[in-house]
Amino acid sequence: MPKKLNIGLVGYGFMGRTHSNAYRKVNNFFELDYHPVLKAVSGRNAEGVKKFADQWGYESTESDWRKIIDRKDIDAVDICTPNNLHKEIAIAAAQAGKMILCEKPLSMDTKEGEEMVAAIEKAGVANTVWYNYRRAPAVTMAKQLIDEGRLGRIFHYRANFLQDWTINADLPQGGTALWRLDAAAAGSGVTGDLLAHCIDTALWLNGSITTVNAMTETFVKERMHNLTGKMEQVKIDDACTFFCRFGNGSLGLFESTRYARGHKALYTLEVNGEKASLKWDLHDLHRLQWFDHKDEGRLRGWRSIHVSDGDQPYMKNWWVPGLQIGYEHTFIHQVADFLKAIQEGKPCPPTFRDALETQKVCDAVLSSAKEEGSVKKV
Ligand code: SOE
Repeated sequence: MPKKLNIGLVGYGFMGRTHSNAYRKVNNFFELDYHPVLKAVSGRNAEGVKKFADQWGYESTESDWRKIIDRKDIDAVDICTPNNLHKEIAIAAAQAGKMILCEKPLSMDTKEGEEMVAAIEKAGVANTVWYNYRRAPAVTMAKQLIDEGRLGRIFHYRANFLQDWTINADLPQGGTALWRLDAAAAGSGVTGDLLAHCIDTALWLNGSITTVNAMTETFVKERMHNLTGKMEQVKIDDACTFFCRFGNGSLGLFESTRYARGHKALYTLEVNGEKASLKWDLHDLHRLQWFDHKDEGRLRGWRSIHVSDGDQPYMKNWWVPGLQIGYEHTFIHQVADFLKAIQEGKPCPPTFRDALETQKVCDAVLSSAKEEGSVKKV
């Protein structure tokens, strides 16, 4: 008999959809003891939340997230709200003994993140933060190759996350879809929203970051605020570039912007080691570019590995070799790993504590940028 895991989803925007899709599909493909049940979804707009519940198959709706926390029939709370609500919801959920799955970034800043980690660890509840790109099979394979020592000593880590959706100066800030442009709701701009992904993957693949040196820019200084109806100063970073040192002695270079015309969601990473290098690109997510110096000289070159064979991470759960999966599956993998982890009584990384490390790097980056590129220890 499968064990039911009753999910209470808080917030139902883009991420609410990706997570709901993952809960619905996971047991079709992964054999697990736990089966998520879409028990309740909460949101302030009664009509919107009802429509979402009907579309995705939630059994009930609530107009206040506190009701989700109070409900005895909810086992796990999934936080998909703007960032400024993560802390309060996570701490309340932990105190109520609920498992927690929280959208990234963990918090508005390190201080909030520390309070969240303390509450979660005190309550001893299962937790994870949705840094989904770790679970693209090619990225998981990159981790395996690095851990096997195939790159040898690492010299360089490079990552970009480029978008172009905020170039239009008429785009307002604040409100339902555009809270990412409002510092009061988001905490930061591309640093917390996009670079946080790059930092999470980097910490996972290449270990701790010790010092950072950053610059940010806000290209559009004022935008109409949807909540006040007035032109207001834009307080988020539109673009951020930083370089850093890793604990293993390698150097890192990171860039993120929402002003790179032509790039919709280009997340790329590259790692250069003594023996080999690898590259990954979200727009070609099943390819791992691989250069191995030990290859015969005449044939040495960049190899494009199509990570879709049955023996690659996660792929055995999907179709036959060569038939690709996509973005949505990174979330299905995270749910599968979470369900397996609670089955085995193990943590499901990135946990809140892991995500706090990303938060610390983001804070150091923003504080360095404030002083126009001064070196900051993480
Ligand atoms: C922003 O546009 C966004 O949706 C981020 O919030 C996500 O975390 C990222 O994966 C894609 O871009």
